Amino acid sequence: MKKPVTVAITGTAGNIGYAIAFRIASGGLFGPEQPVNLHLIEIEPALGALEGVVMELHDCAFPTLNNVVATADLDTGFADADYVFLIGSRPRSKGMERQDLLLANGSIFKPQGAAIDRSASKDVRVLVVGNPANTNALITLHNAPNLEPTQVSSMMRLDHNRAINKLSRQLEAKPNVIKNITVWGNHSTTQFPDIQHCTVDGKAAASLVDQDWYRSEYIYKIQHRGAQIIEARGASSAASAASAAIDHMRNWALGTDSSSWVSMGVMTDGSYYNVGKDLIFSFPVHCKDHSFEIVADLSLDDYSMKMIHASEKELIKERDMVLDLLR
Ligand code: NAX
Repeated sequence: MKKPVTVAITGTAGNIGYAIAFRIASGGLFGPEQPVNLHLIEIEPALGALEGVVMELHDCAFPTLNNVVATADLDTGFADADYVFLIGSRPRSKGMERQDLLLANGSIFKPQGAAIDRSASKDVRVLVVGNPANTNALITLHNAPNLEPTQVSSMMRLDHNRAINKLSRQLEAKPNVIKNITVWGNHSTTQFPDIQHCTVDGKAAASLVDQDWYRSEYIYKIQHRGAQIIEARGASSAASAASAAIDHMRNWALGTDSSSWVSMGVMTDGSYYNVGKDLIFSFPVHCKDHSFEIVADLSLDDYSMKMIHASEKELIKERDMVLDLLR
């Protein structure tokens, strides 16, 4: 067996945390030959429930699970972490405005960014899932001055997987023959699911679907899929979100298939697709050996640019609301 890697997860007594911990512990992230240490981080009131999660993890007797730490102390939780999943956050409660949520959750990610900076491995990779994920990732990065901007990203993979699923069902094609879909922008209803460069079994996806269906139904349904699941389940996506987080981290660490790209929320420097700098924005990326590269110079029509800039505008607004949390 190899040397264990350490994976820290916040919010592990919550729905997504509960779903992801067992998959990572059983080898679902790095495979059956890679032992993992799990560092599970919760707030004090949830430590009792977290203890139950720890007992269940041990009761699974996974050969890949090396050690489990359960804690509310951020430096203990992030100590020597190679991979971090920031999932724990406050849900939006009744009457709460978006700005209230941004500030409530932003104040979680500021100290977490600082603790990751102090205590995690220098090569740590941090994935932010807790909403509003893009802006929380920006806050995390701003508060971790020793990390490179490329060490923090936000999750767009659930939207990306939803976009593949919907196209696959429409065309009765297997998900694995669908390549190069992109979901641009913010993990919100301004996101832009784009099939302009997508192929299905080698054929241009745009030539296989009706353009009216694409613009009026496909895009809208993906933008609002989260709400559809809440309505049906009475709770937000959990298992599919956990699965998407694993897909995201596995590709980032081990690489993407060279014939296709994935969507990831990453720090902007102003040089891609006219999106301004200092935002966490979802782009198409190729990944290799713990790094990613934005796919540059795709030709985009006016409609696509309009959609991309609507999402950029929203992210700028979100950033303006949390300026106090950015160092
Ligand atoms: P739950 O409410 O089930 O669980 C959240 C957990 O986080 C709780 O156990 C809570 O005690 C813990 N927590 C709160 N503050 C914490 C802190 N400061 N440190 C550590 N733990 C803390 O929510 P769940 O359904 O698991 O969703 C978690 C987050 O993921 C939410 O913000 C949700 O909106 C977001 N999502 C993001 C998605 C994405 O694609 N980026 C999709 C799914 C999901 O909606």
